[in-house]
Parts: sequence; C-alpha cells; structure tokens
Amino acid sequence: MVDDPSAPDPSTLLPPATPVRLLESDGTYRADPDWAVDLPDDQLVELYRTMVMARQIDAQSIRLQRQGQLGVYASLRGQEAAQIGSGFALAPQDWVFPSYRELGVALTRAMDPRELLHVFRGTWLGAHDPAKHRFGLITISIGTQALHAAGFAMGARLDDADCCAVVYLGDGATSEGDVHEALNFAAVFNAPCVFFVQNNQYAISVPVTRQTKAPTIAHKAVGYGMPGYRCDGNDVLACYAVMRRALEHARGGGGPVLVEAETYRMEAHTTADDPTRYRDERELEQWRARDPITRFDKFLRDHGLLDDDLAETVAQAATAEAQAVRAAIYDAPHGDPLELFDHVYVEPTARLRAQRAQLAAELAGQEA
Ligand SMILES: Cc1ncc(C[n+]2csc(CCOP(=O)(O)OP(=O)(O)O)c2C)c(N)n1
Repeated sequence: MVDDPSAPDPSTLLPPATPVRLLESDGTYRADPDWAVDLPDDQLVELYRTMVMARQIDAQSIRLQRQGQLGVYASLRGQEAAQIGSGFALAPQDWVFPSYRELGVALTRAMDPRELLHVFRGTWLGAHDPAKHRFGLITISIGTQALHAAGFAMGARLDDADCCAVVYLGDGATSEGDVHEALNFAAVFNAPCVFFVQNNQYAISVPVTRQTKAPTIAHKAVGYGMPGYRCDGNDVLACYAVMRRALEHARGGGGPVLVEAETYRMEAHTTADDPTRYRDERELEQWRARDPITRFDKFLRDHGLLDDDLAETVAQAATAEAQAVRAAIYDAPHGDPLELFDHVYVEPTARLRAQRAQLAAELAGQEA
C-alpha cells in the first residue's frame, strides 16, 4: 500500500490508560482540567431528575412485563449515567440510532416513554415518527443501527448539515460484521458519526472477554483510524464530558469517534433471561457500590444542589410519571395484526401481499 501522508499518527488515536472519571465511586468530585463540565446548576439537577425518572419507569416496565402486559422488556438499570450523560451532550439537531435498551437516551430527547413501551407490548409495531425527536426506531437485530447511523452521517456530510449521528451499541454488537462495516465506512468517508458503546460487560450470557482480544473496546478505534475515548459509564459527568468532546470532534470535521462507556447491566438481559446462570452475587455487589444515581446524588448534595426535600419532590414526580405510563399501557388494545405489512414498502411486493393474505385467512379461521 502507498504511504498516505494524511493517515493519522496511531499514537494520537489511543484511548487513555484509565477511563475518564470525574466522580469517584463515593461521589467525590475530582476536577480534571482536560474534561471540564460546562453545565449550569439547573441542568445538573435536570440530569439527576432524568436519571431518577428513567429508573422508575424502568422498574414499572419490568412489573408490567411480569403481569403479562408487555411481551418482553430490556432494562437499563445501572446504565442511567451512560445513557443520560451522553444524551445530554447532544445538540437538538443530532440524530440518535438506538438499540432496544435506550429508554434513558429517549428521555433526553423528550420522547414519550409510552411510545417505546408500546413496541414491547406489540401495540404500535414500533412505528413512532423518528423525525419528531430525531430518535430512530428501536432495533432488535444487533448492530444494524450502526449502518443506519454511518449512512445518515455520510448524508449529513454531503449536505453540509451541522448534524452528528450518534449510534448506541452494546459490547456484544462490536463483534458483528455490520458494526465493523459501519466503523470502517464512517472513518474512510470522514462521516460525523459517534459510536457510543455501552460496555455493560455481557452480551446476554457471553462476557466481554469473549467479544474482543483488544485491550479495551475503545482501542479498536485505532485500527479504523479514528480516536477511541473511554469513560466511567457510571459517572454521569464523565459520560457527558467525553460525549461533548466526541461530538465536537465529529462536528468540526474530524470524522467519527468511538466512545466506550464502562458500565454494568444490573438486571437480567431481558425479562426472558435468568442472569443467575452466568454471573454471581459478588460481582453484582461490587457494581451496586458504584450505582450511578447514588454517586451523583452525593455530588449534588456536596455542592448544595440537592437536599432531602428536593430528592423527595423528584422521586414523587418520577413515581407519578411511571404510574401514568402504566395507566396508558395497561390493557391498551392491540392493533390490527395485518398492519404489520403496511409500512414495509410504499408498494407491497407480491410476496408480502401473499403473506398478508395468508395471515388474513388464518385470523379469519381463528375467529370462525
Ligand atoms: C443479528 C442478531 N444476532 C443475534 C441476536 C440475539 N441477541 C439479542 S441481544 C444479544 C446480545 C447483545 O449484547 P450487547 O450488544 O452487548 O447489548 P446489550 O443487550 O448488552 O445491551 C443477542 C446476541 C440478535 N438480536 N440479532
């Protein structure tokens, strides 16, 4: 291969030896001049409100599934800082390409959580309008959303739009061919795309050590010719600061960035999974001590931004919202199953028409 003088010096792409952390596990703030957080006090409290809201709606969603109201549900418990810290860093014009676990990110886009839960109930078949909140449809096929984001970012570059695409991935997704292709394409074409990997340590039961032999997931970025950043994914301020930097880089024409947020999924993979079969209580205990909300609660109290009264008000508002979500989902009628075929193509193909007719006949048979 001919030497390319524009190829980056690999040493400039390497992630730091330790993840960026601004809040210790006990909530003590360690200012780092390289990673300043420029949020005003009211926005810091807003971060906290959103994290508490996400946790309560999440807990309510698990209960709804247990009562047979949702078909399945994928909890974000433990990942609130990664999702909400990073989500807060986005500009309104940026686009999010989520997987199925991104309730917290959705809240930062002012999305109505009911829209996501209807998908898990199977009522609306996932058809929220992505353009409304610049939040793509939930993807269940692992890693496909990375391709959507890379393509979208390329389009934004060609249009000269001041817009980044941010794709949310799990550690397991980094083993998928689609994700490799998206990383490579985005890098080669300098697309304004941030790949935000929530390394929650497991792809269902498969630990991250089985996903890669690279020192960290962020190190993989070097091979694509893009910078790799690492942050403590249970530290909301670090997630915010690192995402800010990644977006600045991409927005300023620097091309894509791979961010790895090191966190932990506290609940089962989905409500259909039994995590006791592959991880032990001791491990869970260690991560409980790093709870992202407890940690940030301490920071806010240390800085005079939170007291018992405000914490109580925030908790009550979250409970009320979680109950409103429950009321909207509980016993919500299912739509017409044939709607399944409506939004696939503008003009349905012959095969789709045949499948639709087959399902219609089966449903008519059931009713007869
Ligand atoms: C293409 C594809 N292969 C396999 C699956 C089955 N599957 C569902 S979730 C999952 C693990 C994903 O793990 P990760 O990317 O780390 O995300 P997490 O669920 O931990 O957030 C797998 C393999 C799938 N949905 N899609």
